[in-house]
Amino acid sequence: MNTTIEKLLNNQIKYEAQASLQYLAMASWADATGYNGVSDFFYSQSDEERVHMSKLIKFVNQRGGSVIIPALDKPKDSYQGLNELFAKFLESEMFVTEQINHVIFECLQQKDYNVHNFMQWYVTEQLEEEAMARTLLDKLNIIGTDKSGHYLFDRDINVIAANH
Ligand code: OFO
Repeated sequence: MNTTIEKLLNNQIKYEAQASLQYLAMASWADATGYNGVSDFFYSQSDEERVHMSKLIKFVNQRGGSVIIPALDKPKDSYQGLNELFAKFLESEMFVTEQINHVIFECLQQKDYNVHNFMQWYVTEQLEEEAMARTLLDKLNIIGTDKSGHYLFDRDINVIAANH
């Protein structure tokens, strides 16, 4: 495997792992704060990111590359409220999208069409996740600081997410 691509894929393994850990911290914060719907949402986002990570690990191994299982940074685990939580969610998804675009760009530079093809799944996935994060944050921006709005958001989030 081309060493530049191998390095980028290993970086991507770390970003997916970091996102998984970040969403786990968010799920736990929401759980402890009484937002059970939000908590379920982030537990499942965390699981999804872990799948994204392991899919990359398996692919790099399959292609004969060297996988580095990364050390992770401590995730942010305290929030002032739902608005800050979902702003962080969108920020995290935008960061991951940017990194995936970078991998795609390098695949084309290095003419590695196999990895390019594999990464298309991530492009589609990111498009959906970023759009969902933006929709949820838009809703919270409309709600503002209204407590009953937050109550309803927590009650309905998984329905909103499932129908997105
Ligand atoms: Fe891995 O899909 Fe979002 O970040």
